[in-house]
Amino acid sequence: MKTQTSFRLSRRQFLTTASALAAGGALSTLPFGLRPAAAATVVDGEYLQSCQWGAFWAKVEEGRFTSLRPWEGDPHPTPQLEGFQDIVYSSSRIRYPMVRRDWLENGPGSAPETRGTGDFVRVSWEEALELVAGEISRVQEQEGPWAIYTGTYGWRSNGRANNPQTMLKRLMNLTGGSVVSSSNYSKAGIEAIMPYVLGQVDAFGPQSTHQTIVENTDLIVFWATDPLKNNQISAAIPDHGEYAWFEDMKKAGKKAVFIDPSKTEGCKILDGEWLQVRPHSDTALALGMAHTLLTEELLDRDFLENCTTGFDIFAEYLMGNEEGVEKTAEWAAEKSDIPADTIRDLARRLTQGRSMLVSGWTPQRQQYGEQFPWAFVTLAAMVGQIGLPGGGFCQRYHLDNPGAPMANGPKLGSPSFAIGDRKELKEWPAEKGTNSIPCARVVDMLLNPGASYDHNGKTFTYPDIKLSYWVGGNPFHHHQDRNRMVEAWKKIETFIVQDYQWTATARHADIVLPATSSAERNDIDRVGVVANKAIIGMKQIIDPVFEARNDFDIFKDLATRLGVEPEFSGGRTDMDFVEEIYTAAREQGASMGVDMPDFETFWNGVPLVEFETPEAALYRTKYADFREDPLLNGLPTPSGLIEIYSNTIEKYGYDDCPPHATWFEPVEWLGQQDTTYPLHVNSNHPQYRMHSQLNGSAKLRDIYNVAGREPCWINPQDAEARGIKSGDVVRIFNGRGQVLAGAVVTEDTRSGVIQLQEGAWYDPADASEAGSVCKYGDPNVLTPDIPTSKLAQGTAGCTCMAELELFQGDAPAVTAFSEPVHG
Ligand SMILES: Nc1nc2c(c(=O)[nH]1)N[C@H]1C(S)=C(S)[C@@H](COP(=O)(O)OP(=O)(O)OC[C@H]3O[C@@H](n4cnc5c(=O)[nH]c(N)nc54)[C@H](O)[C@@H]3O)O[C@H]1N2
Ligand SMILES: Nc1nc2c(c(=O)[nH]1)N[C@H]1C(S)=C(S)[C@@H](COP(=O)(O)OP(=O)(O)OC[C@H]3O[C@@H](n4cnc5c(=O)[nH]c(N)nc54)[C@H](O)[C@@H]3O)O[C@H]1N2
Ligand SMILES: [Mo]
Repeated sequence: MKTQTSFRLSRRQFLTTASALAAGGALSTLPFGLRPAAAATVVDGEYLQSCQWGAFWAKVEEGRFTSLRPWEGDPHPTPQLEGFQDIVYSSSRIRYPMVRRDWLENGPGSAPETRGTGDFVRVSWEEALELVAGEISRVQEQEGPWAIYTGTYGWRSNGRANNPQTMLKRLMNLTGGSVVSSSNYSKAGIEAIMPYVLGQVDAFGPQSTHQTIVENTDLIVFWATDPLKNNQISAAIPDHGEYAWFEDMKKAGKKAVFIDPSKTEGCKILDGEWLQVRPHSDTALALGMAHTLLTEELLDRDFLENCTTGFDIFAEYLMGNEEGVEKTAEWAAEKSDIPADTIRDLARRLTQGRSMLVSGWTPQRQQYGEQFPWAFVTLAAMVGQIGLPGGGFCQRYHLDNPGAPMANGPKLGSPSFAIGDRKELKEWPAEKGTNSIPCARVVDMLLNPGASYDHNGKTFTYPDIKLSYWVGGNPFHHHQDRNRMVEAWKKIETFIVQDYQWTATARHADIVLPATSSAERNDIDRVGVVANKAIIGMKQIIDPVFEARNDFDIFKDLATRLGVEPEFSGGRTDMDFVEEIYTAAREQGASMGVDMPDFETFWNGVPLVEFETPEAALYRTKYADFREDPLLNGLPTPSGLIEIYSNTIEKYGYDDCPPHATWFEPVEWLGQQDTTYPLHVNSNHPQYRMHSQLNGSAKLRDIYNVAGREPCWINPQDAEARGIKSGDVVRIFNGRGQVLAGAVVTEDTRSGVIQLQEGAWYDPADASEAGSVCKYGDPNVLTPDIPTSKLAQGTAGCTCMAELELFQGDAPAVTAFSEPVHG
């Protein structure tokens, strides 16, 4: 077996082969049934590669990626990594361009009820690209750019060079524009509210380092967060440094409290106190703790005086002087199901030593999701340790490991390949609506063209969409209220999807274009978004599987057909982008005194450059400068201080987002009177997947599937009341929909809460029938499609109640993971 240093092809040879393969239309001349020209571009060997589950050595034998082993620089490889190799060849791989039969035979908009039924016709690349380019031209000319939606939200693969969403938007802007989207499904609530409170998103970028916590913190509170589960993946190549952090905290005997309806891995490792909070009551719990600090005079008045504004008005609210309800620990206990004494005790303990409040994002992915982050930061401000080593708060330890020390190396940038400005082929009149919607309002937009909506202090109008193009995202998993969505989608005349997996989104498309996975193309990325431990070249290790093509080549060919190439590519290839990004980093490195090999040397050897992490990087305390001198180092808020009360939000006059953190009773939750649907659905992020990605891996499904379906955790008390035991097929339902799942009876979820993780593939028993049962277990069949509030208009997918029963009879077979039938 060769190792990578005895390299295969020179870069120039490689490029020649690759561009020959990618030459427009060449693949389409192949007879059906044959794989595209299997030029053995890669000799057998082991190659360093990476994905968003980690860096690894890929074994290549006879042109196939046969196995992988984690890169030795990964301190804690994730079991999910195996799934990456598995999905490259899985049965859910999209092999060929496909067109929905009715659309092909009868034109755009025909028989939309057959969407998702799998009735596709295989076409050549030539024909598929003609159809797509034809549709873009038709809708641009007949309707205008306001009729095309390219919001295309989603977690495309990592890699700095290939961003298919940028490519799509660039192509659209060159041809007249389209409607795009803002924010995300992750933290729209935080992103909207924090700029008013802290003058910045906060849950982004480097946070206080792990070391400052290990050395200084007496009590750490993990509030709705599971850093061990959630840091398995990353937007870049994960550095997996937080596992050592937990080990260090364990060794130091750190006191940890976990406020969560589920018992997390972190809680088990640290032998933490588990407060089995009633979901959706976190704002009330924070207010109850704040009330204790206020009434027991445990708050830091100096910090509040020097570093915050508006506390007095908030204090009035806590005391019940605004609306007559005092937010006592007893009041909070009734909402949260945590005893009042425990609430008071926790509040006191926050002030008895150095304390760190750490939150995740589920409480802001709920109705009124802006309120918890605001209450959380307000509570931390009252404790008064913000900016002290090991103290204060952090709203992001669970993604991209932002508590890592930062290595002394240059940062990989993006290629100079921008979305660009819209080419004004047509003026965009105001009555045609907005050119950007909050991403989670996509279904509202489809259902209500011309309607107005409020968002972050302004009013907008929904456009009227006829064509939608999705790449690098999976809305038929990520969006809420699937049945409502399926209905709304019928309004679109043409839905184009470019993916490498037969997701439910691809199944609901009119035109499906098979893309390559990152194993089949060239790219580059860094290890650790914050840690920045290394740069790894992501060299193509196998030929495209079946007829898959690189996103870039697909868009380039479309640009040619639409008459906007070479403007689109500027004559560059994706390898040019890789080289450009590397070279820019190398130049930046040189200015920092960090030597990096030239590009040819880097790319043709083992494509790895590692950076040193200086000792000093171990120590970083967020907001230390601000605390030290809040006047000189003020925050970018109107007052320069932490705004516990926001005059700007007050001016908006929103009934669902008032000017200070406020408790609201959600539309549905365990605290309600109506018990028709008595179980809260915790659709948190999956242990063995990244969203819907890797659900296509049979190897991984073997680990976690129950009765061949998505596992659903249920507490023994709730299981017994319904006659359920582990391994049973259950039906979970509410007024919006129904899904099947496999029961796991466990004490790890509190009573009244079932856990059904997001990302499970939607698999309707009969896609043409409204409300058909999902055979596999997609929780978004059950969730409501409501906004957080007018401020963020974010997703509220974590607000959801349902009922569960034993499924009687023969459970229908899951069919989500195979290729749809096609002619
Ligand atoms: N109920 C509920 N719903 C939720 C959440 C929740 O907690 N509860 N969480 C929400 C959150 S935070 C998020 S971020 C979203 C995630 O939603 P998504 O980001 O849409 O989920 P993914 O499964 O990551 O989808 C990425 C898709 O891109 C495809 N893809 C990957 N790489 C490439 C590529 O290089 N080219 C192309 N063409 N395609 C590619 C993958 O195959 C996959 O289909 O879900 C949201 N939905
Ligand atoms: N393995 C894995 N990791 C991931 C992802 C993935 O898909 N898989 N996705 C990534 C992405 S895009 C994002 S946005 C982040 C998401 O980050 P988060 O939104 O923070 O993550 P979740 O795992 O959904 O939820 C975190 C914890 O909140 C708990 N929880 C649920 N509801 C409540 C509640 O009402 N109150 C309280 N106190 N706790 C509650 C859950 O049980 C869980 O333990 O994760 C990232 N990391
Ligand atoms: Mo997310």
